[in-house]
Amino acid sequence: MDCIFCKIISGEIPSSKVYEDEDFLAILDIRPVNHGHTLLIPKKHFVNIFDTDDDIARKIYPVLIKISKGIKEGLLADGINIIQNNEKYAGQEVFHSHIHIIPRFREDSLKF
Ligand code: DGP
Repeated sequence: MDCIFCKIISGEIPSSKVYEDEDFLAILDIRPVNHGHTLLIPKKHFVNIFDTDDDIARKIYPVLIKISKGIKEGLLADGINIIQNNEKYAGQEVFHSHIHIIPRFREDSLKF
């Protein structure tokens, strides 16, 4: 399968790792919208939220919390946006399920 995130997970393509466990990899986004923009990616290939299995769905939220707390503390972020684009018409570009974790800073001017 020609999936860029599967290649990152297998190590075929390099990435800046933020977190890794048996089921998940978190990496810095190659096109960050803010400092520390991170992607949380299940290692098993799912297209998006619509085909994600129950086991991964159950496990992902605690990991999301752990990484968000780490980013908030580590980067002294003032807040965090958590975003998932599901399907082309919702802005999904990479069709391997992932969640954007976007640190926010008091002075930034991002709008979602
Ligand atoms: P989405 O629109 O939700 O499918 O977001 C895909 C994100 O993936 C986008 O913000 C850029 C990022 N991205 C695409 N290719 C790569 C890559 O090769 N490495 C990394 N680190 N991020 C990538």
